[in-house]
Amino acid sequence: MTVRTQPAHRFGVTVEGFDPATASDDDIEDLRRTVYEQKIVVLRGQDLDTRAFLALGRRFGRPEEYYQPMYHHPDVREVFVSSNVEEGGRQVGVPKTGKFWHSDYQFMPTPFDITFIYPQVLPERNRGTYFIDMAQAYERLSDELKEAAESTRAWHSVRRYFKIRPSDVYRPLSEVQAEVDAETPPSVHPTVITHRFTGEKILYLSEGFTSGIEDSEGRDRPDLLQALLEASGQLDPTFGHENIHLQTFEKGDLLVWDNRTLVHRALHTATPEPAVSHRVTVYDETVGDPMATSE
Ligand code: 7UC
Ligand code: FE
Repeated sequence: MTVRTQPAHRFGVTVEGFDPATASDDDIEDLRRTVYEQKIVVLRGQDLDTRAFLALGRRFGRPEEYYQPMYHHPDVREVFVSSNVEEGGRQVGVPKTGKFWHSDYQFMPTPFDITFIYPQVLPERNRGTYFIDMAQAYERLSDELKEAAESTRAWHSVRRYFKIRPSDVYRPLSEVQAEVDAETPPSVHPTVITHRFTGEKILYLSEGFTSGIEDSEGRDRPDLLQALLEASGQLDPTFGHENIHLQTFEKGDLLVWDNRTLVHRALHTATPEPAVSHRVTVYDETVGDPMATSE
């Protein structure tokens, strides 16, 4: 197993020669550490079927099925499918997912620890995912903003990016919205969380899911949310901000990342090219989880 830093990139490592079939528990432990320290690990040259992909995820933690069945792989429910390709005349998974800054399941009480993405059909153009390391973004804040963020809490909701399901056609939008709010009420977490494995402070916010910040006196602080998102790079329409890293991939690459530290944003092909990718998300249960008990 050869681990190399990505010279042209802001963070992340590539790993050559990793074989899930022969990897020892120590190899997996090393990789888990590497995911938390380097934030993105690209496992190169992988050739796994859907079940083997899930089995790899399971070695890192407990896989969680996405709460909406329309995203499930037809044979393996724990695999989330992002696809614009019809199979046998029917849509499998959901097209163009995650095209906004977010962290997976940020709107849920307990966000996933690790996300695995395994691209299956790769477009030629506009291929890749943008990432921002929100621990680094926190470090780069001014002392004033760090202090302002410290004693606040943030609200996260799926509301703006909930995808209309085929079964929602002809339903009043207000009714669908009320159902979304009842099923997935906003999650609340401290605006600055501590990484339970590295101890880093993380600015836990995203442009797509974070709906508000409340200070210690219970005041709504839209100004602070705006300033923190701006400083993190998430409001940069050019994607040229120094915090933004574009991770590209080739066929056979399997991306593993620290979902609570990074925010990401899919770069979908603007052309009619087919694109399919599979995802597994896990909870790391090797130590207790402080976020599982957040309000
Ligand atoms: O369709 C999508 O963009 C899915 C998004 C609302 N949630 C992904 C997640 O894991 O939080
Ligand atoms: Fe995502």
